[in-house]
Amino acid sequence: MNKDRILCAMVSGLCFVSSGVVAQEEATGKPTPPTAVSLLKTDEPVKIDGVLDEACWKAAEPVRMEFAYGKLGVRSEPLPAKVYYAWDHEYLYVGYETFDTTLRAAGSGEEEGAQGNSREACAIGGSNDVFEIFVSFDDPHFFWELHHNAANNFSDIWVTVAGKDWPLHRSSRAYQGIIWSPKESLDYASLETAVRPKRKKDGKPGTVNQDDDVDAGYVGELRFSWKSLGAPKEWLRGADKIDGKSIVLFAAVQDGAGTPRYHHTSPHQKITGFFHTEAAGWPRYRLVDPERDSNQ
Ligand SMILES: [Ca+2]
Ligand SMILES: [Ca+2]
Repeated sequence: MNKDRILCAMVSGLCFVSSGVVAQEEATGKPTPPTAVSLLKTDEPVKIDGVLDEACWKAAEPVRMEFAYGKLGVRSEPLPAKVYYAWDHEYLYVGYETFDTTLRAAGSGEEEGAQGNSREACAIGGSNDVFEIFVSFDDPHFFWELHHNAANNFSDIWVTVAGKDWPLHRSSRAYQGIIWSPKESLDYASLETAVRPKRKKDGKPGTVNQDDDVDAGYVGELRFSWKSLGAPKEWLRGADKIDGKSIVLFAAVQDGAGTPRYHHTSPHQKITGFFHTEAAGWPRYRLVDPERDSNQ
């Protein structure tokens, strides 16, 4: 169990104040209904270079990472970040952009991934900014927690959340029923990640870990194979087996200089502890092939 992770959640809970919060929507407390955003299939290759200029990104409806940690349906302004999704028969693509004015990123010093094909994980906590996405195929007990930052560090952590009635919940390896497995890894031969600082007002690229300027945020672009993520086996038989299915995706952004530190994409959840134990209420998105839909 990563002490930084516990500390980070505790600190973010403690340091929350309401500055920047401009609106509040009361939610019903019922499970999150399906969101209206559909994830569109792309027929064109996506070059993972940290530039979201492919047609799929222009077509994708942005999902706003605006809900303040520890509050229910409270949006923050200015908008902290946006995330975009696309897919094809082989991959899930994730693009995101932040509007952070002070870019901070560091590696954790720990290598993750298979031997000979590993990369340095993200440092969490302190002043570091981190993008996080949780990917679940309808199972709130087992899913991926993925981190990316402006230095292109990447962490993939397999998460088990034991139900309160599971013997595993009482395990000395579990913390609040959660077991993090950072040594489990995605297939790194198919994984691609890229990041770029956005251009500042003066037209020059933003700077990471250099605070004598005003940055404009950073853009990340990520590619994960369905097989590597553990998608249902039938999805691997073709895009027509994915079209119409749904996926649970919970994205969050950490701004090391922000208050609150975390913003996320779940409008109907008041999350005051770990995101992980709230997986049953995370947003669900439908995967749609526009071409097939138009032919039906
Ligand atoms: Ca690109
Ligand atoms: Ca900077």
